[in-house]
Amino acid sequence: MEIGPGAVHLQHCLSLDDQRALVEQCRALVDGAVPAYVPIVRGGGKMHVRMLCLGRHWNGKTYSYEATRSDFDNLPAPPLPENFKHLAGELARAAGMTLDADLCILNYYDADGRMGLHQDKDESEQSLAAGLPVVSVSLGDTARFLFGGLRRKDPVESRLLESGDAFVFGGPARLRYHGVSRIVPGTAPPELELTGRFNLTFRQYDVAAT
Ligand SMILES: O=C(O)CCC(=O)C(=O)O
Repeated sequence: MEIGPGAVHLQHCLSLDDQRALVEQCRALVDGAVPAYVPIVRGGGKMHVRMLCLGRHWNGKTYSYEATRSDFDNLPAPPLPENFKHLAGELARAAGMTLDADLCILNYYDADGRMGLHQDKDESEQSLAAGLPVVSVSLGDTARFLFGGLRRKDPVESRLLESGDAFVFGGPARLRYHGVSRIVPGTAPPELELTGRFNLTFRQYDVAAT
């Protein structure tokens, strides 16, 4: 369903089997050798998610990408798994866009998880100028997702992102403000045996020179 120019909500686009496999992979990653952590951002506030960046690390102190987690433990960002990259490309295509993802921010939200309204604008200038989309995949508990305009004070619409949904925003929607106001606990499909929510946002930092 098109929400506006460049913004597409793909409802229930992932099968339960696919969701289950992704949840397993996310669990292994967030508790792996380079584990997810709760970032402390520029102003000193703690984020309300556990975060793990794959492919490139997003530094919450500098709002920029880097190879190693210099704001936390100096460990290198784990690579972006091939199947994640493939999935992101397929979902972008299903939304009528293209994405050769080279990074993913994987967030885990517990029942109190949330994310304030923000723009995703730390990818390369070329990527942003090309309007290469962000592809977001939701797994587990439903989230109340906020989707605003290009200015913070623009009106905000609220949508429920359910397990197995994707939300793709690129082109004219690439810099629209967005966030998560709340998680609806206990709404994950029981088959996933997941308390809380994983969200994966795929992005492309590098754009090949033409
Ligand atoms: O969890 C979500 O649905 C949104 C995540 C998000 O806004 C982000 O990672 O930039």
